[in-house]
Amino acid sequence: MRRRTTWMVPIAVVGLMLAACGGGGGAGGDTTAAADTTCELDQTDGNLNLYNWSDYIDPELVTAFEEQYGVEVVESFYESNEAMLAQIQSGVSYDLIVPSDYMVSIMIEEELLLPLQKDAIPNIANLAPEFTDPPYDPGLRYSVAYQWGTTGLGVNLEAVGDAFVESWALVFDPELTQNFPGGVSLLDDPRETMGAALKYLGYSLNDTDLDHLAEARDVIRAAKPYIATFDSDQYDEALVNGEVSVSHGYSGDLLAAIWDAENPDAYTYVIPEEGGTLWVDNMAIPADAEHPCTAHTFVNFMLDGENGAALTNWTYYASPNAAAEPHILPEILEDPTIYPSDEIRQRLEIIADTGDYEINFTDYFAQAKS
Ligand code: N2P
Repeated sequence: MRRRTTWMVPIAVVGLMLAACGGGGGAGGDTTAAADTTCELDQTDGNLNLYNWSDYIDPELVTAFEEQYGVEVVESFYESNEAMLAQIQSGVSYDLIVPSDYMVSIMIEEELLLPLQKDAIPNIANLAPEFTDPPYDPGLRYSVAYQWGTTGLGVNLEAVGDAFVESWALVFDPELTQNFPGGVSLLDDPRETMGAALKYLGYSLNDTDLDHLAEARDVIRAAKPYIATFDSDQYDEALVNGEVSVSHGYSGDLLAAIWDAENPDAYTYVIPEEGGTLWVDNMAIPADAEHPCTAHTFVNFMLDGENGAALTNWTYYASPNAAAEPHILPEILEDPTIYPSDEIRQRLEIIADTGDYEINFTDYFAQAKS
């Protein structure tokens, strides 16, 4: 299946603005059996129950970990931070999860994460400096960056034709979308999709004015006749299969589908001029993990330079691992849609934990969809 690497684009600018992100530290995670366990370097204490976004790890890396450590990796998948949080809150036990920035902050507050034992993760030294003290988890007490990327639009250029503008209008303006064969696909994700509508209206995606959120909800409602689906899993295939004309989604998944398509030139990935999301996904261990030592060993394995590069060479998402860089394919490192140029970065925001306001994103998104 994945991944082809043939599309050469110039200019690499590596580095990351995390400064504007909210959230903060908090006590927590010290009350379980896992918290009393000391893990040594390379120790395992059972199979790894990995709960991850779909299409987010090279199967060969999973096999390599299993063979190196004599354990099995049991994979389960989720399609949004909120869906993952609900599972963890309902008491389902996993050993390793991959929450985004703001969700790390929320889970720290809710005491759902285990403090990391850094002695078991010496490869943490491989992280690029921008990822060593993020605002959502100062000092990396609970999390380590896995991959980062952007959220934007995959566009079928033939279908959209003269209507192609680098704007969220490509999914939200019915005057445009009514002409798009198959309509458009939007992420089934409260922060991403309400955030996109807020950006379309000129607001921050972290705006906490309820009137603005109601406007964003109404933008989605008005666009609904031409929204084929709210989906966070098949949107990339839907674009290149011709089921929809425009897909809202994550950079790596859309680029992988486009590069693998029969006619890659017929599609493009854009971050709309109104701006979009820059996100950092992180490895973290739930407070009630049954196999915390295997989880630490997996984190250390993924932070190895060559393994980090293998991950990015398969996902087409950017790596937070400085030691990986020499092993990452040049066409990935040099692609400004994977490692955004400074010009693109100006338009990006990181989703912040809005605390008690967070529920409004979920509620208004449900209203928009109903
Ligand atoms: C991978 C999804 C990337 C996660 N399929 C976006 N935070």
